[in-house]
Amino acid sequence: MREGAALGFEANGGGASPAPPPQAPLVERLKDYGQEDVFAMWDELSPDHRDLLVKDIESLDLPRIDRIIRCSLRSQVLPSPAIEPVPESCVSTVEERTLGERERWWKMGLKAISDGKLAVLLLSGGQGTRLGSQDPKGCFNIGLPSGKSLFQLQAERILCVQRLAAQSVNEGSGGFVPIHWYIMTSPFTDEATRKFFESHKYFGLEVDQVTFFQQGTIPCISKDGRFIMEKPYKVAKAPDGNGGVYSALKTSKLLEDMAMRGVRYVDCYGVDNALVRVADPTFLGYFIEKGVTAAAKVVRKAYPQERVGVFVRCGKGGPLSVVEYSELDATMSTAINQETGRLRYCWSNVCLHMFTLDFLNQVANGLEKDSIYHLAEKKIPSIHGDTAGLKLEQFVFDAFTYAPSTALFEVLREEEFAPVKNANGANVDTPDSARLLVLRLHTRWVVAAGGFLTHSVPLYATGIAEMW
Ligand code: UD2
Repeated sequence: MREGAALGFEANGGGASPAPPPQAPLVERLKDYGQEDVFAMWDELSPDHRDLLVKDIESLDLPRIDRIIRCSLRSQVLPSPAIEPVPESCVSTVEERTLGERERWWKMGLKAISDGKLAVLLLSGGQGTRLGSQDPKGCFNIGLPSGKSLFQLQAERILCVQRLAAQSVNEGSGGFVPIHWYIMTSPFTDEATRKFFESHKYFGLEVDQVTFFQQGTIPCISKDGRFIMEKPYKVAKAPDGNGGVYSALKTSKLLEDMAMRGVRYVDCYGVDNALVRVADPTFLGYFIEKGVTAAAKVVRKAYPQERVGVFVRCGKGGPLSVVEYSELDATMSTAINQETGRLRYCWSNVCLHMFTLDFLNQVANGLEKDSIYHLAEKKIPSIHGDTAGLKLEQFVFDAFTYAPSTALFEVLREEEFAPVKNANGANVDTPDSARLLVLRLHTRWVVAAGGFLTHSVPLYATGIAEMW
């Protein structure tokens, strides 16, 4: 039996007449890039599937994809660049921060927000694979008494900051400048995300203050760089990583949209953090006062194996960057600073970033030359079942290496970092652990405001406290 028929898909009518070969120029182009195997089952395909396959191939920017594959595979064998821990001078720590500074930054941030200078950029294209949910992560309900989803929590925090900004400058007048919310989705999350917002009437936000846009996708490849076929007539593809945000903003002309709205600063974050302080005025004020082009909130790493990237400096006096947990070797992750007794690489990336719009334009326009993508070994659904392959991704923090100036702003994990990564039952970063972190923080706020509680909340929120 021909392989195609064995794979249980539509054959070309039992081999009545041989299928016309695919167009020679297209075959030649694919041969130039070593990808001619995509036509391996051409003869078994129905005419409709042949059309689909040709359209799929023609939708690919083959020269760009080939350059990315070659550069990324080659970079795997190059020696890693010299890195060292982040100098303490680059980090604003909670301990050193004065009340006066916090108040000053808070007012500066609210003023900038009321002047319409801040936009919020949400990274929401990831598939909730580890969470075991088919829905976009933002739809997830972590089980709070209110039953609010992550999207709703974040939308309402935007509404709250809008009100505070309006009050801070107009002393109570009703008018406020809406904060524009740019939400990056992927083909896997776009439709469900838009429907969720529509069905929840945008959680009280103005419809025209929310803009959805899709990130790009890129073929999944075998370890020798060949396209993996998801179907006999379709190349397997995956979102190009949360670093795909820069090219997606450029392609969708949303950087121009931000400029047209008078945006100067962009608060960029990941959806799967139940404690994210969206549009945080204090962080914005700090960012403006520091006068840097890029900043990130950081938390002290809880334990060596924690699945977080860590900030590093690229060589003496070099720019800051992040080494992702998936690329961090055990020597680095367990290294101890002999003076402090803490982890040598202790400043964790928690996907809470702030950029100037000018810098985003520089990154988006400079991307063409940057063809090195991170490679993630994954099980890729293919015509041969789940097959070991590679996904090519850019990371949002890759941009830090281009930043002429970067500042790190420490925040407390228990106040601003409650990741929702794994299904309940896992040790850490579950909806249950995130819910407890939210309840414990809000409990503290109630008590600090002079209130009292009719119900207690379990005292420890996550396994982290026990683990470290
Ligand atoms: C992310 C960070 C990691 C650490 C950890 C903490 C990156 C690359 N890594 O790791 O350093 O901060 O979070 O929780 O940021 N996303 C997209 N498009 C994609 C892939 C992801 O929008 O193609 C979004 C995703 O929806 C989420 C965020 O980016 O909001 C983080 O993505 P992830 O869950 O893939 O990253 P993770 O948890 O491995």
